[in-house]
Amino acid sequence: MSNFFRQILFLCVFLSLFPTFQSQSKTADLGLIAAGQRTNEVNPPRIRYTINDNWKFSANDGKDFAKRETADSAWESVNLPHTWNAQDAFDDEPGYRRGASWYRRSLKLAPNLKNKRIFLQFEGANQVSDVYLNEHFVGRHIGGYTAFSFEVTDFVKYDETNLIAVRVDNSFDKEIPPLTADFNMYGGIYRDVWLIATDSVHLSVTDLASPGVQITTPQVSEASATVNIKGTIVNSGENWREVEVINTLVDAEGQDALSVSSKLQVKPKTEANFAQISNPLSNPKLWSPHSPYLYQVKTVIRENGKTLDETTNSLGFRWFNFDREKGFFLNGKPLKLRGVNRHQDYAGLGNAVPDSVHIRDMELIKDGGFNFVRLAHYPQDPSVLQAADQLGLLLWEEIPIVNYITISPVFNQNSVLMLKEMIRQHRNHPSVIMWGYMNEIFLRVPKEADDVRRATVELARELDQTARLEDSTRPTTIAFHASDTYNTTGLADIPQIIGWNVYSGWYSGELDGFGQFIDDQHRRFPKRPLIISEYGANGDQRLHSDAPRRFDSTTEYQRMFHENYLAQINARPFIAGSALWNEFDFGSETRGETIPNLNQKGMFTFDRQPKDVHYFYKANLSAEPVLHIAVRDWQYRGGTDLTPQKIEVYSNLPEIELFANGASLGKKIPDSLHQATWEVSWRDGANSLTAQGFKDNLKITDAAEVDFKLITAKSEEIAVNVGSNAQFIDQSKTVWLADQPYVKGSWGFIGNASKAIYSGTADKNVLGTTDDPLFQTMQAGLTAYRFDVPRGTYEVELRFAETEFENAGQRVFDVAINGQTLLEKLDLAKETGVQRAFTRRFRVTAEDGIIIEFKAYQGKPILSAVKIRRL
Ligand code: GCB
Ligand code: CA
Repeated sequence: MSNFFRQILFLCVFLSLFPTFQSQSKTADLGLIAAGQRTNEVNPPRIRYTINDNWKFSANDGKDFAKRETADSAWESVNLPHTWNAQDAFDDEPGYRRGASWYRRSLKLAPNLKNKRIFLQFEGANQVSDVYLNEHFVGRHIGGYTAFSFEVTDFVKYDETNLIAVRVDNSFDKEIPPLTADFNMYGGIYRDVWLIATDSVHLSVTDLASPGVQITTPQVSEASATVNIKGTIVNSGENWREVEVINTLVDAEGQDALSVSSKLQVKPKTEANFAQISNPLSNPKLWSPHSPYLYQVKTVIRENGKTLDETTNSLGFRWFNFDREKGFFLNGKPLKLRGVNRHQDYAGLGNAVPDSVHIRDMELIKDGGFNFVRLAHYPQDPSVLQAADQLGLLLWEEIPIVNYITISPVFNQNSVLMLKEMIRQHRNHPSVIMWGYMNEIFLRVPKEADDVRRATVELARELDQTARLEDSTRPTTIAFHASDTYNTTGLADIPQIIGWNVYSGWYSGELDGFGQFIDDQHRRFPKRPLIISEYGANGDQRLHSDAPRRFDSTTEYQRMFHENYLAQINARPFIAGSALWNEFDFGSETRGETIPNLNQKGMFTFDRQPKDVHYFYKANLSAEPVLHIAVRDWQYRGGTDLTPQKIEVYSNLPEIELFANGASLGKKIPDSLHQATWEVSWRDGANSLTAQGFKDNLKITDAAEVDFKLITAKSEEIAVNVGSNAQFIDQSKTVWLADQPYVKGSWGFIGNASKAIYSGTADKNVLGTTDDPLFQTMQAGLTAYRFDVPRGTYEVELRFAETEFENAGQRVFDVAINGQTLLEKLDLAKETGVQRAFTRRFRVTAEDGIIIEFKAYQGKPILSAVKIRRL
């Protein structure tokens, strides 16, 4: 035919026996075709529907669980997506169940599927899955984050129901990455499951669950572009077949833009590859974050005018490159990558997240003004990639080799396979611009383990080569933690793009340490294109301070951290882009921070409520008008006086004005980071704040409330977060003020102030409470806590937790209030055990204030929080 196609025949022997091809039944049972399928054709060429509902689940393992005779009526009824760790990864018990479970479902197949090839496709199950159909073992898949599909044609029945049984095991396995990571490895079939039925001649379904067609754009410019389509056609029948492969490029308006076809002969029981290159398309509409224009490539397999199979893939025309000095370029123009990292889990759901939630996440990211997402630390749901194509978000996708590796050929094989699966499954997405294959891989490697480091470098070489062979159109990348080991071992010379995860000013060091580190890398290794693949800090909306400091988890420190980092990133054109850590809080069972079991570095909470810091980025990155008074995280506040507080407003408007309780505080021009600051004097009680500005002639406003409680020694209630610089707002909106040394006429601790235990040192889940921050910070070694309150009767509430000592006898002290010993020889380790909340309330008469005195027998007396309430 034309010069524009090439044809490669590729033979391969099928071992199993397939039934001969028969003409298809005309009596389709449309009632059994899932909703959403096309019903106008009696026998559509390819049928694909989800089988997510009506599964049975057993948290046990049993050797007969794939057998029909095993009754599953008592099993739990579940729908997919499903995980068995949505709750236990967040309770006070250490660990979550990692082991085997079973899923079963009966499946009735419509008679019109009778002569079709039948496949089961799983978008993801964590992490080893054994699939059975009608008691036959169909196959095993290893790895929790990639899709897999099995052909089950030989085992299906049409006259009776079919039994699908799947054993899923998320036990730790030293041969399967990830070995450890700062995220939960929730077990289950946590993504969609599909039934796919095709003609006996079809585009491959089982090429590592790829779409069966690979699309690239070998030449693309503003003037013209060509499309290269490769694919594999399977002939499961007994006869030679001569088919026509037609690829049509359809634009977003539904018009055919071009078409290319070729003929192909396929031997019985083999597969054949095709490759086509289109004529040049002039003036292709380009794809970019600004204008994510998508074409569709429709691939049709025909024989004698009859369609045997068809499939559609999105296509975006774009090209890009990384310049080591000037950063990233898309379609010939510089574009700084402004991004976030995204984990896939969600409050209450674990990783069992429906498409709609995945899509909404991507919309939230886009809405924040970002153009780039690092899918950390594993391949994500197909709906995520599709949303990225449609919304215009550039992607870094990676496989989950995190913290360290196992030196073993099997570990390497599993890693290579995961990488191939990810690439084949997702390479048609124009949004993807990089393939990653390791994260902080030396983080947990002991100093002496040179063998592990050597093996890691070797594995990286193999993975890097694999990625380039699978897909020569995208660069490879690795994310490193800020350590020179990556340079000295040579690992940093392997990938084409370097990612640095930098937490200077969080886990250690100063905020400026970020720029110093990156400048040093750039100076020493000027040839490496470089991305900041992570940077971030906790933000717990219950913790607040006007003097925030490293690791205190206040949202004020989180904002300060990001304001500082963004300025440093902006100042360095050689930084091709950045991805903050993290767009969303996510589950991390081993963390014991102010919200245990959670990584709280999100711009949004785990249930997707925005924190104020989200609007900082939006003001900097979004083209939409942004005006946000950053007081939402800290709506309920308290203070000992009415000293004005600093209020930030994030805005991309040229000039803004802030009003407090109706009075103007003046107009300001936001600075280069799109923020303006005012000093606001509160009145005791409700305060209203409004801001306004103009975009062109359109008035933009924002309004917020702040409830400020003036708390003095005369107040009815005084609550103190003892030992902390931060105030804590509990569920009842009680403000637990930051601690202070005793001042006459007020209150505070007396004794050894330097011995305060601040958060970060007592950074552990405190059991039996959700007010963890109150218990994680404390004064140790104090002699008294004194309140100069008026005469009266009070309830005094004392809170303690032993976070240091596991054994009884190491810290023993008396607590007396106004001279009366009320806790005698208190030994918390004995009383409650380690890391458990201990709260006690006392009724006290005050004649001359309230003095809580501590007498040490062993170790240093402690106090974590105190509240007094006048009765
Ligand atoms: C990192 C890791 C990421 C963690 C993050 C953190 O460097 O790559 O998985 O969650 O730091 O919050 O510590
Ligand atoms: Ca737990």
